[in-house]
Amino acid sequence: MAGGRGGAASHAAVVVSAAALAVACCCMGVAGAATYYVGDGGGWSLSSASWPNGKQFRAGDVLVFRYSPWIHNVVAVGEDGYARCATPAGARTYESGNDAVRLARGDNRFMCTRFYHCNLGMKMVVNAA
Ligand SMILES: [Cu+2]
Repeated sequence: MAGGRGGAASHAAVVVSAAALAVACCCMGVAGAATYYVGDGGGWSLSSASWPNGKQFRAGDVLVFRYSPWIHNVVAVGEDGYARCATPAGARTYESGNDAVRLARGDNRFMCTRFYHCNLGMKMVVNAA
């Protein structure tokens, strides 16, 4: 019994320190970084491809993808995967429905691989200066 309680307590401690770390990361080192909600009120959707048009992104800015996770996902891919709507091994895949992704300098490519949505145009390139 005592061992079981100890295990639960140490697990809780890990959760707390991870949360503290996340807060620290948000407050430090990214002063001036902007947060963008992909698709604005409509979220990440089949009509998100043109959403980056006219916006000025910078490396370190954060994109928040909001969507229904049983309908969509977010897969970060390189140029080839993007062109072919193919998911390379090890591609970063997000599927929480509320995913924050920090932009790297250059082109950041995202697509949805559920229900052939990428082939239907659900993909976008975000260029960060
Ligand atoms: Cu989708």
